[in-house]
Amino acid sequence: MKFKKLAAIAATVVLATGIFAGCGSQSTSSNSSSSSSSSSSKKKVIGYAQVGAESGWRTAETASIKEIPKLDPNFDLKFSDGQQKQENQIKAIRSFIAQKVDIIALAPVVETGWDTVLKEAKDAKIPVIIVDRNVKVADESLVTAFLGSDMEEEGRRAAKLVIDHFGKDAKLNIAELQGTVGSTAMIGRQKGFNEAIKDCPNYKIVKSQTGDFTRAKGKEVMEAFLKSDGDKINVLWAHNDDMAVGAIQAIEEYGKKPGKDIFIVSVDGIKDMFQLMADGKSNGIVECNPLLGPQLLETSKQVLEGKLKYKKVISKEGVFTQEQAKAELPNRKY
Ligand code: GZL
Repeated sequence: MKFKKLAAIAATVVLATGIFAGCGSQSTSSNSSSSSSSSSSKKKVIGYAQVGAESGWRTAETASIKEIPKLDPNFDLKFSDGQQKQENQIKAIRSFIAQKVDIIALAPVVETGWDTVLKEAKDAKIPVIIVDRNVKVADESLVTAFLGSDMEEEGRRAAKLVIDHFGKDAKLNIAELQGTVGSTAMIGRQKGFNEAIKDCPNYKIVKSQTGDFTRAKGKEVMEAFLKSDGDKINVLWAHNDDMAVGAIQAIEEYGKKPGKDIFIVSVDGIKDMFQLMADGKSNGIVECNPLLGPQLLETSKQVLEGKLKYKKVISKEGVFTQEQAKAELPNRKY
């Protein structure tokens, strides 16, 4: 009797383990080739809910994330493009939960509105890693780790480029192209810039509107700024390079010289912006690192092994002036 009971218990443990492993193989992404061997069932799956494809920076970040299965064949990736809509990202997270992925990674288009769906992920025992922009949630245990930039510092660095060039006592009319309203990239950069110019009594932000991080919108909004205050604006502060690229087109069409008549600073560090700065059409770039794939892979491994080292990993980034642009251009990876 005793032997039979022990055999029954042992069978249950094996079956449970087998079912667990079976779940892993069932959730394996369509990217991977199907394999009869149980080894493929051990692949871990990351579900990535991306913001969209709004900028050169985002294109580079998406490419870096999609490299993960090549960096480590034990990982598969399910990738969703949110098209800059929070409801699409929430749907993607629910789909990842239904597919029982091992890790959910989210690049949140905006800061708030995530509590409910991240609670669903927690209830499903799926760790959530926030990547790039950040979230604000009431229960911090909903987020396992964060990988990204210090956006306020990026704003401070952009302001310093202006102050270093003009001095604190200059009289400046600044036009601001904001990023996506409600995103931590926009909130942080604006806060950092505004704090840094507090001791510059004659710096005035005379125009401020969102260009939603895109070239097209950046051009459109800059055209409107120029139409109403074109002859007053000395400085353009763009929360990302893509809006600055669009704005530079608008400035030239207006008949002014970008980088000379209007001093331009922006954030990201994409190749196109370095080329424009090398051509004298911009004056300063604050780098923001999009190459987050390797960090997401490493953090995912640590989380799944129960050995997470850091709950928050902030990217190290540089600042570049027009004089440095030509030399830096060949080094740009995105
Ligand atoms: C910053 C990132 C921003 C970039 C933009 O981490 O969220 O979103 O600065 C992108 O180019 O659209």
